[in-house]
Amino acid sequence: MSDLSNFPITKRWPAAHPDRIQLYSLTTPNGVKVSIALEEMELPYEPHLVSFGNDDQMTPEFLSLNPNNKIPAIIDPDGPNGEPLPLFESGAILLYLAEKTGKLLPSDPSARIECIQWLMFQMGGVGPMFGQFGHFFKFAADKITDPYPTERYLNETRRLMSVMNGRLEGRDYIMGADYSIADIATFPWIRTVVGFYEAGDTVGMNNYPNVVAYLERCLARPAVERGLVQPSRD
Ligand SMILES: N[C@@H](CCC(=O)N[C@@H](CS)C(=O)NCC(=O)O)C(=O)O
Repeated sequence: MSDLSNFPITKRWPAAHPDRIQLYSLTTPNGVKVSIALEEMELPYEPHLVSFGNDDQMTPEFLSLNPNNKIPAIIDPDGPNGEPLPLFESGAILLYLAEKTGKLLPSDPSARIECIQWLMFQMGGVGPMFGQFGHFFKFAADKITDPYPTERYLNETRRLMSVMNGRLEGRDYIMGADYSIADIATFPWIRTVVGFYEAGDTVGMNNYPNVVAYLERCLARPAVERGLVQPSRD
């Protein structure tokens, strides 16, 4: 039986199943990356809800795991050398889980680094730019009179959609026929632009038919359907 009692986060979110990967998250586009990956890789996990409404991410217990006060974060009780491993940053977690299981990351060295390249493209580009666009378009629209920030991030969002549309020409997934962690990092953000931000028309998604078809393809996966609702908000 694993003992996670040395991790202060377990005081606020007790581990009922300490042998399972502990997931601290919320169903945001960054959060669902990890629950979807865990479902796809069939790894047993225990989800814990980090509520932004309660500022859970600012509590000392959460900050002990991620001093950057962001979800998702995990503890793997069975980390390298059998020791528990705490980890934050969704891209690092996806890579870690892929290497741990040997799933959803190509083994061929060239394809592997190409997959990591697209993962980094999401982490450094798609996530931050789409997130800033959503902020100004949806959440701060009534706080600003200057159109500059919204236009800047809208243009970046369109540009990035165009890059993805090009990459997806003739490919089912970012790496071709094989679904990978690059997809798990990316499509939740496309879903958020169309769904949560309600910005599909503004962005002009009909200009990016490969991206639209790709999103539908990813959302049709049973593991995606399960991962999108973990941790449950109930
Ligand atoms: N680069 C980080 C970003 C994580 C992130 O921005 N998480 C957001 C939710 S999508 C968050 O926790 N926000 C809470 C806050 O900023 O207080 C990652 O990919 O893990």
